[in-house]
Amino acid sequence: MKINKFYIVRALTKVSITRKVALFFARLNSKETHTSYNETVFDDLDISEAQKDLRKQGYAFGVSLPQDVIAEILAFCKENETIVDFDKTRKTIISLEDETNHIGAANYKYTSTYQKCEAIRKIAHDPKVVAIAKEYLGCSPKFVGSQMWWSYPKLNDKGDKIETPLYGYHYDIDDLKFVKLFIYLNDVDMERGPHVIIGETHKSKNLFEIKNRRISDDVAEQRYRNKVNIITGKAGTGFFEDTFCYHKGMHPNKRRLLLQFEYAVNDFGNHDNE
Ligand SMILES: O=C(O)CCC(=O)C(=O)O
Repeated sequence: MKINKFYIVRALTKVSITRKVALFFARLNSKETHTSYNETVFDDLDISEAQKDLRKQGYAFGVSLPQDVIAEILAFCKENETIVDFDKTRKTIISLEDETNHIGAANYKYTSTYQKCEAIRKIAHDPKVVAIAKEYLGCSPKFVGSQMWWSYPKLNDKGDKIETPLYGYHYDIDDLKFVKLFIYLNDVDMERGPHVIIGETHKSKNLFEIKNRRISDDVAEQRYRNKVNIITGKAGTGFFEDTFCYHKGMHPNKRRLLLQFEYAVNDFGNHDNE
């Protein structure tokens, strides 16, 4: 029987002590596979401030993507199809001008963004981003991939919003240690499904947390009230996050476009750089 390394890593990651031991050995074996470009697009990003916040809270602000880079990425969106609700056989172009003009799905995801979009590659290899990932992971980061998608409300046949795990609290177990960079590509207010992080839940998991990778809004409110951080911001606003934290995208009333990059100790090929 073939044992899948990814599933072993998932099990080890949930428990603090096994995670620490496995991380120690993984770091010893890590090799540099992801290069940094010479120039940053994030002039104002303070590396040491971001590293400190990320370690302490599980997230860090200070990322602002310049307008010209946003424009380049939006030009890519205008020309490229998206996959509809994770079904690779269904594809559509999303209009940038008219947000009501779509086919009623909740998720529209671009594919191979790293391969096809120069501006996205520039961010993936940005020296400040790579330095922050490297310090956080404690070794040379593997670039797991970039993803970009539109989130729309999930509606029933009558056009009413319905409950969906797509917009519920959960934590990721993508590796022993990993970190993501999120960037909003449109203005995101409370109507547009802001990302929500429960701070300081990234370090270790207690028994309740080990058993409950997904939690309801009520449980989140009861257990972590003071640690819930709702992130709104203008297009270009970005943040680093260890999504081993509980987090979610709020169920939007209006669409949101998000760009995401992931770095990890190991790359299990799960994202296919899409
Ligand atoms: O859409 C969001 O804000 C949440 C994304 C998310 O859950 C993830 O990237 O793990």
